Amino acid sequence: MSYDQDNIFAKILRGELPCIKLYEDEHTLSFMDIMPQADGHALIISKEPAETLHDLSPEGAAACIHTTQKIAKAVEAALDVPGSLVMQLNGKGAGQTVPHVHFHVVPTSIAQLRATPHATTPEKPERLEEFARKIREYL
Ligand code: DGP
Repeated sequence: MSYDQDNIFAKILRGELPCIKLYEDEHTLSFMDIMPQADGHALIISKEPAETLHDLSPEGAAACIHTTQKIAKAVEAALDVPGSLVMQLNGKGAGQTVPHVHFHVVPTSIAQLRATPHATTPEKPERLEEFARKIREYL
């Protein structure tokens, strides 16, 4: 399927929509999920115009994993949790709602994640900022 240049994350990458940024490098961008499934829910996106993991170059995939490691460590430390979930959905069939490849870092358990609806409830920006500030301290 062809890449939709007007998806929300493409607009964030072009600076046309805001995000609460955590980290950025040449290949990736990380920011807070506005509909978190737990406090501290973060996203890592590739800068490549790719819809799913399968569409990424090997270098782009490696860069995403590298940034995901960095963010997951910081999220766990900032939220003071013993572990986190890394989640990545490929295609509508899997429940992917934004057609630009991304990884979720969710500081929660699988049982709690199952009990919390995906991409449903927006969080207040000031609360997202509060968690972002804490996470940035560990980056
Ligand atoms: P997925 O369903 O795997 O494609 O996850 C998309 C996630 O992106 C979901 O958890 C909600 C979040 N999200 C949707 N729109 C926006 C947005 O405009 N900004 C941010 N920061 N997150 C968004």
